[in-house]
Amino acid sequence: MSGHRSTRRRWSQSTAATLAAVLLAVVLAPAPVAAQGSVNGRVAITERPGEATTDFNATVVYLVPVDSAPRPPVAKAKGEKVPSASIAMNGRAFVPHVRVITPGMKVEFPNQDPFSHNIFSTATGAAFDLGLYGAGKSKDATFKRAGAFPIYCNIHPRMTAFVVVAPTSWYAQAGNDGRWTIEGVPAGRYTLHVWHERATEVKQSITVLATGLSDVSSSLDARGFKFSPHKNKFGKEYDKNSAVRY
Ligand SMILES: [Cu+2]
Repeated sequence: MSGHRSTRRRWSQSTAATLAAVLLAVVLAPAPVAAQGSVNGRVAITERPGEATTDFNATVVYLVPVDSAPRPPVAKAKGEKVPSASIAMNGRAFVPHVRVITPGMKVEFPNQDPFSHNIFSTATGAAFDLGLYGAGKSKDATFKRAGAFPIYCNIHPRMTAFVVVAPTSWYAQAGNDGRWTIEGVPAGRYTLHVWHERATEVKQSITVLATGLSDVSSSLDARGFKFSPHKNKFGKEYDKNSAVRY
């Protein structure tokens, strides 16, 4: 009899200990974080007959939540350096051609050429003029508003870049194969925006599960794209008699 009781007491003591350990673990565990998954997909671009896509990596994708406010852009604590990205001037071209950031970020424009450039934008909400500066120097511009903004050089009419300011931090740029991945996306409904300078922006509704979402396919149509020269920073045509012809 006494042996039976003692066994039962031992059992209930260990049960209590286990329960206490579980409760402690629950109390000490960090607050539960919403499940975050990886979202990936692939972009296809329809080109005119006989033409192949060579600029998949100029595609930008980003997610805007349907049910909640977009995640605030990169937080900036007092005194903290403004997060920045960079587009270099190299060989009379902007490298890279497309850069994605979030509102409030700045873009550095280092001049890696042995001659001067004059970077400017006349885009509404993102207009700036960095003036003429030479080799080894760098200037920057801050982008406050979401949007896709063309960046030009006042010396070289062929130089074009795009700064795409995504309204959320869930963005990615496609690789050369058109594939893209966005990490850390909480489960929920989103509008996927697919941007490319040669096509009309595509918007798709997607639902991200706790495990993420794979193989989202998007189709852009670039057949209607027509290159058109832009004006210089004074709103005038580039000087066709200038020695600079690229
Ligand atoms: Cu230039």
